[in-house]
Amino acid sequence: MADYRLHCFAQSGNAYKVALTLSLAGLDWEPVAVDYFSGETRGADWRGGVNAMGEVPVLEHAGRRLTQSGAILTYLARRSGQFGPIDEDEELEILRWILFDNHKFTSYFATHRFLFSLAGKPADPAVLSFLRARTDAALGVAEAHLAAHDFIVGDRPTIADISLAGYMFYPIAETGYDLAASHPAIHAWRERIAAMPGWKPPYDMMPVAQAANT
Ligand SMILES: N[C@@H](CCC(=O)N[C@@H](CS)C(=O)NCC(=O)O)C(=O)O
Repeated sequence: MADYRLHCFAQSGNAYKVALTLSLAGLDWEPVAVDYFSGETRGADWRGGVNAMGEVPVLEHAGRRLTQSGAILTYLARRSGQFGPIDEDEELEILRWILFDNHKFTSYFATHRFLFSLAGKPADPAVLSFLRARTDAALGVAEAHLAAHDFIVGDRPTIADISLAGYMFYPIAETGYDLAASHPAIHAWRERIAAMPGWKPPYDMMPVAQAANT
């Protein structure tokens, strides 16, 4: 059995954040498939036995079971000595961006994507339009920051980059965003991340996909 076991499914960018950190850090890990689209995370077994929050990702390591990608990435940075802060100012800055990511950047991008292509039924146009506007606003914040910086915090990749990049590598047909055309600074930044040793796109990183309800 691998040192780290990641409960995940391939469509989950939140799980991809963890898989990407594990892979970029060169840690020994394996994916454990979660049948999200059949409702596994919504069942009593999952909530009672694995994660009361009803979510993926879940990481098992050395007798610990961790949830929330931001907490897991912090743990992995500490364990591996990679992609973490070098001082308290950076620690706070990384936390600041991870909170922004969880609340606005990933949250709206992923929810828009789900309704746009994964929910299995046509989305209410008003809801989709609301989510697209919120997503555009969050993308705009990152685009402005990355137009002036190679990475989110400092001059090297940290877990803040990995967190924000969680949904940036899914296909255009799924996300509804052609970022190379619409957000050149985000695109250049994700290319820098994709050039790192150990990087793979989500569907190669987590070979545990099930068919979505489409
Ligand atoms: N803030 C959480 C978000 C996790 C999350 O939303 N996971 C999704 C999959 S990407 C999930 O399991 N959703 C199940 C549900 O909401 O029912 C994190 O970063 O880990």
